[in-house]
Amino acid sequence: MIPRLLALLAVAMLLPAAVLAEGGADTEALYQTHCASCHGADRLGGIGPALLPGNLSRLKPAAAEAVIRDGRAASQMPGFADQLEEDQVTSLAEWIYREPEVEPSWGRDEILASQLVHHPDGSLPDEPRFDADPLNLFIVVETGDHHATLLDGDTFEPIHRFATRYALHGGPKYTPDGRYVFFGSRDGWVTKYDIYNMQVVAEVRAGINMRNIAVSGDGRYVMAANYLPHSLVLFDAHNLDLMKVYPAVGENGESSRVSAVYAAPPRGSFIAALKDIEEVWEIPWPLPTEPVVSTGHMATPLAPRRGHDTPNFRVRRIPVPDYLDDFFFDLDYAHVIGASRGGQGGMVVNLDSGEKVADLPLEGMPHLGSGITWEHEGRRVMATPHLTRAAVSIIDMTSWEVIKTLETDGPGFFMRSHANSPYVWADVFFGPNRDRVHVIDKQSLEIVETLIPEPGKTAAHVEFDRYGEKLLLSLWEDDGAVIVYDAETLEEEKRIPMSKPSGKYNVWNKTRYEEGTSH
Ligand code: DHE
Repeated sequence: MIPRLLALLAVAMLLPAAVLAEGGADTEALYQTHCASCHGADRLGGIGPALLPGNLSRLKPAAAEAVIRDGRAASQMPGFADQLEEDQVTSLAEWIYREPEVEPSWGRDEILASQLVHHPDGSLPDEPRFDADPLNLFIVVETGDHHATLLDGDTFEPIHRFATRYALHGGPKYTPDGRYVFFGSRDGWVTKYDIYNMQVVAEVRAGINMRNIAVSGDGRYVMAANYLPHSLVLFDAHNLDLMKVYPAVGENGESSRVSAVYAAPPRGSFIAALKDIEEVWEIPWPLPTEPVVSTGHMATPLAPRRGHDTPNFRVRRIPVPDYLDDFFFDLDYAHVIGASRGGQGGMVVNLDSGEKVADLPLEGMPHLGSGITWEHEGRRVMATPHLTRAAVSIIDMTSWEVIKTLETDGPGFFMRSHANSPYVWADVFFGPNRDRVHVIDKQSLEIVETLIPEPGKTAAHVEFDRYGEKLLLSLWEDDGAVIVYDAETLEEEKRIPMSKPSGKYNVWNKTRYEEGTSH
């Protein structure tokens, strides 16, 4: 205790770097000062990923030093070159590869013990406690102060604002009838929220460092994807009762982080990509004998299943030629379009045959998870921003050729459209122009307008209303706002103050798997 205190004092008094870099206690003090607020005091992860050997297998120590020194593109990780001496960077990089004194564990027992059922499923009234159209609501996630706002999608008046778990990440996922929404936090919490009653139904902690969650097309199951431990976790959606833990272990016996999991309703299955093993997993859920919900058209998957006869809840392994960090699907979930972060491009894999059918020449880290699709001259195309390149790539989804590369004012993170809108919105998320948003014409494939809603403030992430007539854009700042635009005239109509509104999620667009939004 005393050496650690001294070390912290030493940091505070800015002792020379060489003194601080000597010995584990000093390095731990450096870690606590500069890293712990994002990566956790015990390196188990928080807003940032866990920093343990098992999570760093694809990162060479020299690359880790570069990240500490210069930051990491497309993430919240800043560079520390101006605060740390070179030997401090080296000792911190060594520190994060050390085995922890106590191996972190989050298995069945911990998951079961964490479950909180506040309002058991079925115990709350079935009618919405508000007048708004329940299928045109938005959930706005406000990561500035860890809240979410339920917004009327016709009047754009907030209905209710509530606290969430710390650092939500990834899109909240709705049941097909739009009554319930599930949130996932970076530190592993899955929350089920009853929108009609504006109450949390149940919560459970699926892991220590989680990526995202997916909800089955019939709304009956929730799957969580973890970096730490290396696992997928399946829950019954009613009260988030634990059903199954899948250790993420490849055919070769090696274990892996899970990049992300998605629901593929037309296949009746979850699709997960592993980050450290060249495999994609498909896990089917049971086909319902009758629809379990009345309003969502995605309730019943196509039957019989295509391409495989894997039993329900069992893993079908699909070997792929590279790691998949980021990926996207075509509309009928026949293909996965994926890319590895370090790679020079992407690939297209047929999910039925398991064969790679095309390579995609997409340098500059395509952010495929933000991809969207539309019809262009009678063919379906998809578009993706790039995280390290000022460009948007547009790809023909029949020939899998890049038909256009649009130069933008900087690398972007999110893209959005709607089937009823002639435009695609693409933000500039990184660099000096991050206050800009491009509007792209879906037919000419040209940028027709560049908006700067508030000079100097990051403008990012769009979501349309159910009709494609209005849209919301975030001013991504602690004292930010969502801005309502007319989707046709591109005129600003209203600003609603919010605390770093990260994502906005419209019930109709999400439950109908609208082509212009993420799923
Ligand atoms: Fe995300 C979605 C991965 C950093 C904000 N992000 C996703 C999804 C994945 C992913 C796989 C899809 C999950 C889903 O919706 O179910 N994100 C990653 C990364 O690998 C990356 C680059 C590094 C990391 O730290 O994990 C990363 N993401 C960020 C950020 O730094 C962002 C900008 C701020 C934050 O909150 O962490 C960020 N990611 C988001 C948002 C979504 C998202 C708002 C949901 C987008 C949507 O509209 O669906």
